[in-house]
Amino acid sequence: MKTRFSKHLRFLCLLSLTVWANGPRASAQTPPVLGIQLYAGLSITGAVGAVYSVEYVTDLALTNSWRCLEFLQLPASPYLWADKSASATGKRFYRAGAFAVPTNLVFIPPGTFRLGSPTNEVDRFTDEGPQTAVTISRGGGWMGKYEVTHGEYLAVTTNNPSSFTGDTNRPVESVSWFDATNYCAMLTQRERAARRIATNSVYRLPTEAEWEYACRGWTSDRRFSSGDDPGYTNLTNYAWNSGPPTHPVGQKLANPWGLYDMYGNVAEWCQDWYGTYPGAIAVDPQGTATGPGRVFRGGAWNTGAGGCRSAARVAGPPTSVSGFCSTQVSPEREGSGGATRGVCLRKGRGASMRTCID
Ligand SMILES: [Ca+2]
Repeated sequence: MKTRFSKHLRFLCLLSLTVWANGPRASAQTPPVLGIQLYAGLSITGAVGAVYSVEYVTDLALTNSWRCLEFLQLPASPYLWADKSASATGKRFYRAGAFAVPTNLVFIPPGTFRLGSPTNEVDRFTDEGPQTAVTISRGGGWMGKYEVTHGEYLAVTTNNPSSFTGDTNRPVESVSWFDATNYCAMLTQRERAARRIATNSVYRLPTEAEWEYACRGWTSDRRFSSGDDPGYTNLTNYAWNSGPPTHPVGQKLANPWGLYDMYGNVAEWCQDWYGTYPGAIAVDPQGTATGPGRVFRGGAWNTGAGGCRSAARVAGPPTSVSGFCSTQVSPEREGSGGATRGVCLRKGRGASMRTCID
């Protein structure tokens, strides 16, 4: 077998301990195999298509210090995985364990797409450009399959600010950006304590680019992940956007990656400040350093069909729990000579999230 030698030649890497030390997510039952590699990485044997968590530690005596490097969807078995983040000095020991996917999360593979809409897209607004070729480089990530529900929010915060009560499977709404990020932080604490996520994994809001990437599901330059839908006749299969109340999550069709309610029901806060796209190419863009508001996406129960498009953007003050259209962040409709967009939210903001490896 050909062995690739590199600057990482000095590393002695342990191979495939195959199960998590902290247990709950471990599903691989293959007995641990110990081996030595002459490169920074390891060979992973397992089920093709399954997701594995690849971890490292710098000292094997520190058994509680394993850090998650990457979620890997195994493309072949055995698969030779290399650690691109390793430095030329020091040492790392690696292990990979099958990841028992939480039922409310969807794996989002890394990839490239075009953020924003082409200038000829019908009902486009000028803030949807310049289109930017964005690479989501992180080694896999997870996004909530559904909007966060009343029940989930209540379980973490002991509070439910929603207006449309009566069913705890409805998405939580009337939360500010600060409420949403605080929920993520509290959820992270809870899940770490229960050892359901790695000690360096966090729940957080997606960046705006991550949200649109996940929404499109490999469909750049289309108005919706299901196609352009010129008359918006197909949108009703995917979105609640024709008036109150909100609806329990997951009742419409999912997008190509299995995410529900990406259009309508409640709009979803993103991590970013609202700003102009960089254009050209970008890797893992985080948005502008500051802006007139925080971005929320996808439209809501009271949003016109055009405002539900994959590229449509809205922003509001991070303290706001009852939405309004700020003229500061209302862009011009393409070719309209200055009309502001007709997307106003009175309620209906929610929080979606995904775990990531920082
Ligand atoms: Ca939504």
